[in-house]
Amino acid sequence: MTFGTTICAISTASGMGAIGVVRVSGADSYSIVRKLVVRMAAFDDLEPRKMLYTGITDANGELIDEVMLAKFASPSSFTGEDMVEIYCHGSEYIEQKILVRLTQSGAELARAGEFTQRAFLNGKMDLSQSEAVADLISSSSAESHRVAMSQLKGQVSSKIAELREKMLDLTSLLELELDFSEEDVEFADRTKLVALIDEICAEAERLIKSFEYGNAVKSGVPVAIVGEPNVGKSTLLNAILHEDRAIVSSVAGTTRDTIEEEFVIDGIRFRFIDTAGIRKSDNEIEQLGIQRTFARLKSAKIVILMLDALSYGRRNEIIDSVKSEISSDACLLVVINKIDVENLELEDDISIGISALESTNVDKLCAMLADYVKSLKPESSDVIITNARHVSSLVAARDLLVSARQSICSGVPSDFVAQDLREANYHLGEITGAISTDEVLGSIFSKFCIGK
Ligand SMILES: Nc1nc2c(ncn2[C@@H]2O[C@H](COP(=O)(O)OP(=O)(O)OP(=O)(O)O)[C@@H](O)[C@H]2O)c(=O)[nH]1
Ligand SMILES: [Mg+2]
Repeated sequence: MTFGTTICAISTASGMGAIGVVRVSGADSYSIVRKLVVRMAAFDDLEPRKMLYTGITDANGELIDEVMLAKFASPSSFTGEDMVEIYCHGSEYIEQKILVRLTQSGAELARAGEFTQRAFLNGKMDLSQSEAVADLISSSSAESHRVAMSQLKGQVSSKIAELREKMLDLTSLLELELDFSEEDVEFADRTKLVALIDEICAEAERLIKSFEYGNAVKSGVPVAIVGEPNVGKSTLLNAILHEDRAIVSSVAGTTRDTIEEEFVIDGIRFRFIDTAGIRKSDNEIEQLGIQRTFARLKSAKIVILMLDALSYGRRNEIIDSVKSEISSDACLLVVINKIDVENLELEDDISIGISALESTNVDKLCAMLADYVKSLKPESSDVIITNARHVSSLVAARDLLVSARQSICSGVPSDFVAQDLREANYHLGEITGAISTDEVLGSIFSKFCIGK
């Protein structure tokens, strides 16, 4: 596909750095950049994917910077178009000056994600792979990197292609029958059709389920630390982070606002939320803090409910009150703190005894968190869904398959069944972008950074 414009953008992060990269893509890339360079003849002779050392000048012929640059020839480039990448010194001033020169010479400023959008529209990658580019850029732990990389390499795409292939087999069986509907023949074996639908549904279901893990890995796992005042919640947060982040004091009701910090354990990023201690209070500010604790409880994936010797006797009542507030798929870990002072006998419903103050068993508690997240990881295959858009398409496809199955079993005419199957296939196609609208593409790529 050829686009009318040649686009340019700074591709490196803003701020100072050793090197800054300015990218140009489009049919006029070479002729536009040529106007800026000192060594024009050498630029003309430059083979794609080789480096040229040259100067870039402003409109008055004054040197802006000494740079290295490389040409990439269509279709063998990231976008599939002719491209030039300019490697200048990493000063925002220099990068901006080069950008201005490029726009004065005929290039347009790229929109967010426009390079990747062009790559998609030129068939260099499909939609789920394009989305993986954004995930890869924002990956901040080993596991989120691994999952984004496998999506970029096309694992999600090939799984969806496999499902669509099976769907096509199904619909073609039925559609053949529709061609001969006048003759009242049944080509498709109903039992075989139902078995095929079940197989696709099970696979879709597995992918939908994998989102629980995929989303946790991609966005960080929210862990709320809750309990009565003074049990040592803030001390635990500090012990996990190995820094003095939250204020700790022997005064009950020290933490008022929730405090959130990220920490990577065993390749998985967690978002720890220290909360205000739960108790009945007349203090307005403390009440507001406690309301926030309950709000954070609902969205936590893991809840660490902390008890100490003082609250231990009322543990059943405390555990029940927290259980009624947390999400049904959240994991509840009941932790006894201050074992350095009093080592209580641990009942079955207690996960572990720790001393946050002396960091006793804090490592073990962290390992329990990582083990829990790993237990959510789907076993049978490596394909993990991390994108809410993919899940909603899979859910829509699965629901239509379920409806098609019911129709077949209750003898509904084939054309209704075929219609459901066609729609289900349409939703699967949305994931890879085999089927897409400008609106969908616009909303996906606008979330990218400029220059990608
Ligand atoms: N001996 C002992 N004291 C602890 C331990 N953990 C915390 N403390 C002490 O308990 C007191 C309260 O600790 P915090 O961490 O502020 O307790 P909190 O649960 O955050 O309290 P609020 O913010 O008021 O809800 C402080 O004096 C801590 O030093 C522990 O493991 N052992
Ligand atoms: Mg606190």
